Amino acid sequence: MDKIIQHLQQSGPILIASHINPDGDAIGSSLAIGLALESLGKHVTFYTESPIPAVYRFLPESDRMVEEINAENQFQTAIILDCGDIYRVGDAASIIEKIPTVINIDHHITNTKFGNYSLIDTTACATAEIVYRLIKKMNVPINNVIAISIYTGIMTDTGSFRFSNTNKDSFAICEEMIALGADPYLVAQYVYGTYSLGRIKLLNRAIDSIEISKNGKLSVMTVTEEMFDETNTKPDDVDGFINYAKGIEDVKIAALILEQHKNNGNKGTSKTYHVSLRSDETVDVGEIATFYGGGGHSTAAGFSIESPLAGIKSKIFNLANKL
Ligand SMILES: [Mn+2]
Repeated sequence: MDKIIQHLQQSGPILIASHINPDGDAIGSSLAIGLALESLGKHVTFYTESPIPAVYRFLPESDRMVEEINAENQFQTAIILDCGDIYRVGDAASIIEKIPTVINIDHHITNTKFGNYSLIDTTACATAEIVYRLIKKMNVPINNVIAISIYTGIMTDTGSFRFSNTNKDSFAICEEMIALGADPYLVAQYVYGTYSLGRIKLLNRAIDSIEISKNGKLSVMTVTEEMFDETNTKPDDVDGFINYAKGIEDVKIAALILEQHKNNGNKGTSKTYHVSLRSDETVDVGEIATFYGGGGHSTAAGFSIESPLAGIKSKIFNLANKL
């Protein structure tokens, strides 16, 4: 951590980037570290390949995220947050890799330790927790915008303090953030209380799609492109739906299969699926996701796969035999 701070103190323009389909932790930790560095007089650019989901646009300064970067030579340092590997940032990975110094800050157990410096703590409940410690160590005062960003990262990554990564520090840091100006009711209202009607209707279809293995220990939820079309929604509206499949009595593993269209340039589009996995603490879904070329944590992980839906489902249901 000291070497990273020393480096940042003397660095020129800094790029802050996180993963595609950013969640509350990706956005919150990006804003927190970027704004802290700005208060030290640094020139900071925030990058995200996918647009910020509507529920996170309340975050002050989130409108500063740009969806395109060019000429890598304008940055001296890139800070990559909440990404198990550098390709999670999306298409810009090839540009970012060429930035002279890459700093990798993350809490995923499958992190590949890419970059010149890495700050990985798999016991941290969120990347925002690691960023909090870094900001403290840098002696940057936490203003209310940084406080809201850190609070949102921790609140969302712990599923509102319900997931197994929730610990004493999650509460302690959030308590401090509230004292510094984060309003828990306001954050909860924006993150959970602003569902569009389309999203509720999509949730209805997603819940209706749930299938359970014979032994009752594995559940599968499927969300298709057709469901998005019918409800006028987008993939980021699915955020959190998997918890309904996971909350079913006796379920040890829940899977959410998300159908997506992949753009193949002039060859048109093809179907691809993203599979999210959640487990109670007794099964390591990070291992399963890694086997299929993805990654994540032991209780929350995911991978992408291009094969017919029926084949994916049978692969997933086979996992139930070992439960
Ligand atoms: Mn995270």
